[in-house]
This record gives sequence, structure tokens and C-alpha cells, in this order.
Amino acid sequence: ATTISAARDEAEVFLDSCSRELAWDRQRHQERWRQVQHELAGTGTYRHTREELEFGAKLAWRNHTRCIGKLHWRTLTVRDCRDLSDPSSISAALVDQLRWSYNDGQIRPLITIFAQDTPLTQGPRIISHQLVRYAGYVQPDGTVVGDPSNTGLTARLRSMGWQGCGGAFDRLPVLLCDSQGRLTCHVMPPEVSPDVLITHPGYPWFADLGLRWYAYPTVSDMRMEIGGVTYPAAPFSGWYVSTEIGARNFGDTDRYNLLPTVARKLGLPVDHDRTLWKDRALVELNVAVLTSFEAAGVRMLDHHTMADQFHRYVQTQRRNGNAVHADWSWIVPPMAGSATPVYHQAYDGTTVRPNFFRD
Ligand code: NRG
Repeated sequence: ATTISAARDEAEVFLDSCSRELAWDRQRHQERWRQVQHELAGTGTYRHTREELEFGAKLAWRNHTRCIGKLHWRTLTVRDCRDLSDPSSISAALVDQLRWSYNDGQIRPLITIFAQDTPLTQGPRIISHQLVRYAGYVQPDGTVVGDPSNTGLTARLRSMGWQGCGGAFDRLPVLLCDSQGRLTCHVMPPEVSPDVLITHPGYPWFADLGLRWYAYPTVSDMRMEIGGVTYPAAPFSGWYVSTEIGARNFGDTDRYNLLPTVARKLGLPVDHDRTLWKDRALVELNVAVLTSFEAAGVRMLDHHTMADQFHRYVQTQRRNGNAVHADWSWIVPPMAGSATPVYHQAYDGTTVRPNFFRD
């Protein structure tokens, strides 16, 4: 009973936002609210109209406190796949999503929404963190070949019969859990999300490191909540900010941990932190990522441009009396923090719904 009354409260707040921001008239708003209450009382949930689904997904993006790109929330394309249930048609929809968002390098933000949970049924879930991920193979000595953040998923897929080549950038199939709880693996064709080979304009040896990264991310393991309704599978594609790859995926010690390698190649002594070898390696890694994506014709923003855009968006919203919810520690880029305007701001980090959540 408490969950139904919570859903009812969420639904009411959501319909108020729809009414206000989509300029519904009073009568339409009241009628829809009556309908939703009726459906909730009868089934414990309700079904969004297409218009509500689309607007709700955009609000979920706009409300997300960890996304520096959310100023683009109005440009989100929303695909309604709520009626798909068998794994092969879900998998086909994921391939469509990748092809459409890749758009030959001109990445377009897109969300595909699969079936909602109801008190009696569960929607499908995507277990993979993103639609494209590289395998992480734990070696006998405990080191990892590939991406250490995916060792669990890699082991699980191997136990289901998937065989990797043992390389540093082997693509994993997508692990799907359908509404009956059945697990299936699905290979996404690489041409709808190709890898960009990483080179450096000033250092020919950089290419020999053999680094690469997929063109754009599709976050697939977060549930979306709109107006008291949960969509457990709602994969979201967008373009990268260069530091996500150059600083975090390549630089973090629990990821590809490449700062020592790059620093040594640069001829920097790595035995004293105060020589700032890590900082210099970070800069060159990020130059390499940005120039390589540019050369490949794949849309990506640098962290300065992205932070400037976000800062201007927040200022405009504040002038208009609109709250922007943001988590400072996620908005400030992982390098050159204080050289971006967002560093010098304070944000209200409250989580409001619609939003995306991970358990
Ligand atoms: N840092 C992760 C991706 C997280 C989402 N980032 C985006 N999303 N840019 C990584 O793979 O490095 N997006 O939808 O654009």
C-alpha cells in the first residue's frame, strides 16, 4: 500500500510538471489525473502516454545531478520499445539504438525505453554497464589484461560460454535478463559503434601503445523512474567528454593505469610525485584522445568547452528562477578543475524525480 501511495504522489508531481511545461489546459490535466488515479487503484501502476514518456525521459536527464551535458536535455530522442519482450527483438532494438546514435560519428543523444515494472511483472534488464565494454581478464598473478572494471561481467559471460581472445580491448556481448529472469548474451556489430585508434600528433610512438576506445557510451544498467513508474531498461547514448577516456578510463589506477607507461615514454622520471609526471602524462593522453577522435570524425567535447556550456546553462536557469540540481564532485572535470568555471560554484545536489538510478 505504501508503494502505491508513493507512486500516486510521484505521479501527481509528474503530471503537474507535464501540465506546467507542456502547457496542458486545466481540463486536460484534471482528466488525465483522474485517469491515472483510476488505473493506479485498479492495477497498482499506470501506463504513460507517448508524450509523457518522452517528456519524462527528458526530465530524468535534466534532473540527473552527475551529468555535465544535461543542458542538451531538450535534444534527446526517445524511442518507445515498451512492447518488446523477447530477447532477440530487444537485442535488435539495441543494435538500432547504436546505429542511430552513432550517425557516422555525429553522435545523437538517444534513449530506448523498454517495458516498465508492474506489481505483477518485471520489465527486462540489461546487466552490462554499457552496451559496449571491453573484457577484463584476471591473470593467475592477479593482474588484469583489459579493463579491470569489467572482470566480473567477463567471468560471468565466460561461464555462459563466451570466449574472448585475451586482448586488452575485446568487446563483450551484452548480457540481458528478460522479464522471466532468463539470461542471454547478444553480440553488437562493431560497425555501429566503432573503435577510435589513439595516436598523438607529436609522438609517433603513441600509436604503438595500441590504445583504442569506442566512439561513444551507451549507459545501460540504470533504471529510469518517471512519475512513480520504474523502467528497468532504458539505455542512454550520448557523446564523450575527452577526460572520461583520457583521464579516467586510461589514467585511473584501477582501470587501464597508463600514466606510468606514458610518463616513461615521455622520458619523465616517475619516482617522485613532485616532478608532476602524472599531470604531464594526463595532458598528453588527453591530447591524444581529442586529436584522434577529431581525426576519426567522431563527436567529442573537451572538458573546458563542456564546463563552459554547463556554467552558462546554470547561470541562465538561475536568472530565470529555475533550480539546477548538480553534484559538484561529478561536474568538476578530473583535470584542470580550477581552470573551469564550475569549480568555483556551489550546486544544490538534491536528487529529484524523474531520474536515473543504479542499485
Ligand atoms: N564515464 C563513462 C561513461 C558515462 C556516461 N558518459 C556520457 N554519457 N558521456 C565512460 O565510459 O567513460 N552520455 O550518454 O553521453
